[in-house]
Amino acid sequence: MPETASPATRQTLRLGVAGPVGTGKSSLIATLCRELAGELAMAVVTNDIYTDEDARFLRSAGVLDAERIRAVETGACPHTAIRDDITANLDAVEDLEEEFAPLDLVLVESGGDNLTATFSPALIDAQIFCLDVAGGGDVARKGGPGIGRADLLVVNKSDLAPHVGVDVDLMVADAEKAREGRPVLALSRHDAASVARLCAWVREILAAHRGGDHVPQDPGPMAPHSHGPDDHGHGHGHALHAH
Ligand SMILES: Nc1nc2c(ncn2[C@@H]2O[C@H](COP(=O)(O)OP(=O)(O)O)[C@@H](O)[C@H]2O)c(=O)[nH]1
Ligand SMILES: [Mg+2]
Repeated sequence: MPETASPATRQTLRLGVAGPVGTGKSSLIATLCRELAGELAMAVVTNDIYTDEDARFLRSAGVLDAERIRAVETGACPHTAIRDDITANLDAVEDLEEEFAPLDLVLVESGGDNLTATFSPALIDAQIFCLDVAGGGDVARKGGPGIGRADLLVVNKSDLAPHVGVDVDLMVADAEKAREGRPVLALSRHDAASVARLCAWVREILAAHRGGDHVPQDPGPMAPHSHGPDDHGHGHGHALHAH
């Protein structure tokens, strides 16, 4: 990243949102735009495998100027584009930062991937990992790099908990145990207090970033996974992919 400012001097916070498909990443980003666009200059980068669906959803939500929302079509395993070959994402982030300078916050949504995809700290400064109660109360306990070490773990759609037989407090307590004190937030877009807590966390991490008190952490690589019988390493680019 030769010509971009280093995280220490860059005013813009690059915040990643990762987690399995359907857990509410796009909705969480829409909520942050709706709540914070009045006080922070913002932009969004989405990642989809074949489409720009998430970008179109966010544009149609009308929470941010359409041209501040860019889509990266990863064309392959979504985790590759946020971790191993981050060029397309970094280009999109840097383009937005240049075009709409000065930005306070760039949100990067990962493509819906399996439970273990995480962002490279070379792409983002901080990351949220998003689970939802519908995925089951025991998911948080099962751990993984994002669940264990993302800067914030969100247990989303808490409003659905009674309908899916999940005890949100227990799920949060289990997650807190797995995270050794790192923050966990039960969230529902229908619960204004939880949305306020999410916004407060974003303001805090932005202030820490600007104060030089936040060091981007690498939660660690995703778990080993197979691409089919011939794949002995992790050599993307073929159709069989056991996610
Ligand atoms: N009940 C409820 N549904 C939600 C909430 N947040 C998102 N959803 C729904 O969950 C589904 C998946 O959300 P989306 O943001 O597209 O998930 P993504 O694939 O992780 O980006 C959509 O039908 C959303 O309307 C929430 O707080 N409560
Ligand atoms: Mg999405």
